[in-house]
Amino acid sequence: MNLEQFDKISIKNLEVFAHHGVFPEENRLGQKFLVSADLYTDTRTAGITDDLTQSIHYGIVSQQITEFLQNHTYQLIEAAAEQLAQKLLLHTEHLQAVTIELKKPWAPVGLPLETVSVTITRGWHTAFLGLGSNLGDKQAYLDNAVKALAETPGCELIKVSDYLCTKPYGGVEQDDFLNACLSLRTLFTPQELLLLLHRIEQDAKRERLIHWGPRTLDLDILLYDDLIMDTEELIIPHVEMHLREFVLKPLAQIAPWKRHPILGLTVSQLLAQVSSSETENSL
Ligand code: PH2
Ligand code: MG
Ligand code: MG
Repeated sequence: MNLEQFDKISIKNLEVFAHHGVFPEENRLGQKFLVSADLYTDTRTAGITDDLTQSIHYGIVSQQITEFLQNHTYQLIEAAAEQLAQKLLLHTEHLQAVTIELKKPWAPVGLPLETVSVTITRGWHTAFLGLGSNLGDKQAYLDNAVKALAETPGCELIKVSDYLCTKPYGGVEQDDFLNACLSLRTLFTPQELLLLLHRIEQDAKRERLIHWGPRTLDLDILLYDDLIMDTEELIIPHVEMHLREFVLKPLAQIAPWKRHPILGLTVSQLLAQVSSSETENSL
């Protein structure tokens, strides 16, 4: 999600009377809110064709903002903005990202301020995941994982590779794997996506017994936009993806052109490297 690549349609200081606030009087009496929204999209086609269906109708979005803020009551303007952004991203065709500024000009602070406000930017991200199973009904475990992801609000499948039978990699003696890759549009942060994958793994009765040992279902985040992150819980890109044929082969089916953000090589190029080194090793 790189905002500079998009065009922007802006709504400025839409007035909405609503009931958000931490104080009971705010919830009871209500107050004025001012909402500004920057809608990030690609207006090129609409610009060429002069056709509204190719763009975002700012009147409809203004209506949705108004109804959403009137029909819900949050304590925090952070929560109101977060849920509003999510609602717009889920329901507005062509909308890739949104910046929302939510202002309270009458905030009951008892001091002469002009407004208090929160500003957030949220949008769709593209993630590539690796899937693996080598225990039980492997195909059913992968099918269920794909289905669970497809059914998660805020996640939309883009492409799923074939399921490939692969030899175990990493030295543990175990059954062959069924591996696949998929691409996903998602509103989840990397950490939230990781939690979701852990939940889906748990539902597949995955038990973490032997490190790198047999598993009913393994779901890994390979890439997330062009993000590079290293934390104790999560490293993106996946540390070994560029070394693993069982990742690169299915990934090359759905995104051969995708460039590894650290190594600077495409998935095709990485696959060619591991394939040729495997041939060397077996000689
Ligand atoms: N996963 C591992 C270790 N080894 N080998 C194959 N072929 N496929 C896997 O998914 C796999 C593996 C640890 O995640
Ligand atoms: Mg793994
Ligand atoms: Mg894993």
